[in-house]
Amino acid sequence: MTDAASPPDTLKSRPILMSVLDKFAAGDHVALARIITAVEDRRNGYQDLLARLYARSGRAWRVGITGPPGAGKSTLVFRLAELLAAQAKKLGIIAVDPTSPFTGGALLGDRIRMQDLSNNPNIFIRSMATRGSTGGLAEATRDATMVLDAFGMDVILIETVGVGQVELDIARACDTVVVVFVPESGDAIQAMKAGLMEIADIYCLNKADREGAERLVVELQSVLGLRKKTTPWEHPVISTQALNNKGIPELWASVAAHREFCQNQATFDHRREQRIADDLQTIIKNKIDRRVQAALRDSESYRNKIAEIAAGTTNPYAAAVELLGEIAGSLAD
Ligand SMILES: Nc1nc2c(ncn2[C@@H]2O[C@H](COP(=O)(O)OP(=O)(O)OP(=O)(O)O)[C@@H](O)[C@H]2O)c(=O)[nH]1
Ligand SMILES: [Mg+2]
Repeated sequence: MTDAASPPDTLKSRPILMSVLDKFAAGDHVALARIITAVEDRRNGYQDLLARLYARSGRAWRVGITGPPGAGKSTLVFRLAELLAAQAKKLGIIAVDPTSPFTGGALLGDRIRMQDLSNNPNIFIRSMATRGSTGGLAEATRDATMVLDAFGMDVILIETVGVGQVELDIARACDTVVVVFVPESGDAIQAMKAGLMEIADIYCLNKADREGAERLVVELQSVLGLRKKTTPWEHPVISTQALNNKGIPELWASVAAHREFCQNQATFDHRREQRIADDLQTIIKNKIDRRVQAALRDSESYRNKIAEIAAGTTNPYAAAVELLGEIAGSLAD
């Protein structure tokens, strides 16, 4: 049985998509946007598309910028983008917007600030929206990141609000995770307890122009000094003022240092393997889920079981085991 959501010949039957692929390969941003949209919307054939593009990926460095709402993540991303643009780097930016009610997920403020940069031919900016599904966001973001990687980006910056499991998962899937906090974040020890702080490779204290910033940096450094070390990487604490464009080269230097560190480390291979394992499991689970849905949709005994459970002649546990036996064959092909 074929996957209901992606018949294998879909691409061939859609020559438009093939021409989009040619344009994508030639570096066309419109084609890139269309492909990300097709992937984000899980359009027919998107898996074949991803399978084709995967071989081109693996070169980009993924940098997660995460932290509490309003910490200045977008401003930092904007400043980093300016810095990288000046170095003629090819840059992909994904802003993951977990709560915005706007379709398309665009935050107006972010958009306006990014407008100048979005005209730069080396920079591509994309917002990802939840569109009501939680699990799907992490996947769609991962796939969009892979597409950007395959497009030939040197760096991909991914902004997520560090609230909630999905956003943490997205950040964790990056090669370097920058956790942004601000003087108002409260005392560093409290902050360390939150899952957010534990995923950091680099701590960025933004809004360092505000009162209490220096004290917080010292406090965080002392907490980090006390922490049981699980890696030889020395977690830097970088002070920035994104609004005033201060500390940005230092922040980027620490990302570059982390990249260098990772590329000389077996731990990095482990992290990359872990990411591949996570991706693979998610892809398998989703495929199984779609096949289960398709098999049950066509199953008469499924409808009969529902009636029997409602009538009290069987129970859902026994019915599930029987139905699984019936549809098992269709899950494996
Ligand atoms: N004082 C001060 N304000 C800053 C600094 N950086 C950013 N801001 C301000 O903080 C506010 C929030 O900035 P954003 O960049 O939108 O923050 P964000 O973390 O992306 O916010 P969300 O995406 O909504 O979570 C804006 O008004 C910025 O101008 C800074 O270094 N100092
Ligand atoms: Mg933002």
